[in-house]
Amino acid sequence: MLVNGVWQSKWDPVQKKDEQGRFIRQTSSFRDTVPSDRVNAVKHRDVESLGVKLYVALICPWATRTLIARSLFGLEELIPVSIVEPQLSDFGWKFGAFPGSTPAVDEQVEFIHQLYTASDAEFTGRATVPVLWDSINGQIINNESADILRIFNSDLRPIHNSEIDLYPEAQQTKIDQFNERIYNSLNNGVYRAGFASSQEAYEEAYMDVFNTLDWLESHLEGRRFVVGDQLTEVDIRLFVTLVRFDPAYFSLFKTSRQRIADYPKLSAYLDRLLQIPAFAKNTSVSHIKAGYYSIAALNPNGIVPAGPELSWYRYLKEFN
Ligand SMILES: N[C@@H](CCC(=O)N[C@@H](CS)C(=O)NCC(=O)O)C(=O)O
Repeated sequence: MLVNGVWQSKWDPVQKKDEQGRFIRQTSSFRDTVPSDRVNAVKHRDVESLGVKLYVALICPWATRTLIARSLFGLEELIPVSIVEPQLSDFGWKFGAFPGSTPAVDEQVEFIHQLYTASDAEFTGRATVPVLWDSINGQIINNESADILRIFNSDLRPIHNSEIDLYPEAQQTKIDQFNERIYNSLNNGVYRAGFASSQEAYEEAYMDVFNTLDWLESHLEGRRFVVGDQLTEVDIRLFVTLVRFDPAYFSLFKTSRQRIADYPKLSAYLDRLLQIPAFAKNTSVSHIKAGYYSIAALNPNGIVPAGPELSWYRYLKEFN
């Protein structure tokens, strides 16, 4: 991590804990949006480029949220993406030769933390992905995936004019409620289980994870999507956890009561989403497995499991 703009060679790749051994995630610090004059300039074809770029890791569920939205809204040409290697190095996220990552020679920076110090020379904190980057001013616009989803959905709407609305006005209260419950107990719940440093904290998180999955399994009875009958940001935020569950969380994070494959409704829902190209093309099982199983605190020898074989891998073939 960075302390007053200086990279610390001795840093804990695992995030903070409270006194009971519970995992605590850092809050995001850059919370701006794409300048509206740039959006208008692109809309009126005064300029070709939005001057914005996205830095991601394919292992990362939060970064993957933003990639899915970028694809759904047809922003792939307008917003270029750079992909780090799946393993955190001693210098944090870096570019390199891992298949499917952006080679370091193609980048102006070698490490993601350099984006943080370019934006704030005194930055203290973890250098996380995703990063929405202003390539004209050389600054981070936003490093919070929940915001970036809304920026793509709403602030860039004049450019994409998509029929898809991930945060429709009539459903916003409901969406916020689902997001909150699913984030605390499932998206972050799996991390709380995996990184718990006491039996009690682990069991508390484990219960939250499976109570939420059980609830979603019954909620999805007769429904195509989680809120209303339309795809919303809730589906994207749930998907990124479901798709990592069986290949990684189930064994590495010890959330092992059952797999998603053992839940009929959740499995059918996962299959349904994976048939939408934006979901399948932004899912890389090789990055997910290589990345999670490289976490030395949880898997000291770095062995990447050969399995599992999952039926939904067939949806990814076209893209990998
Ligand atoms: N609030 C952020 C969280 C991002 C986050 O925690 N990213 C992880 C990867 S999944 C990261 O970059 N970790 C690096 C670190 O903790 O040093 C978001 O949702 O955008």
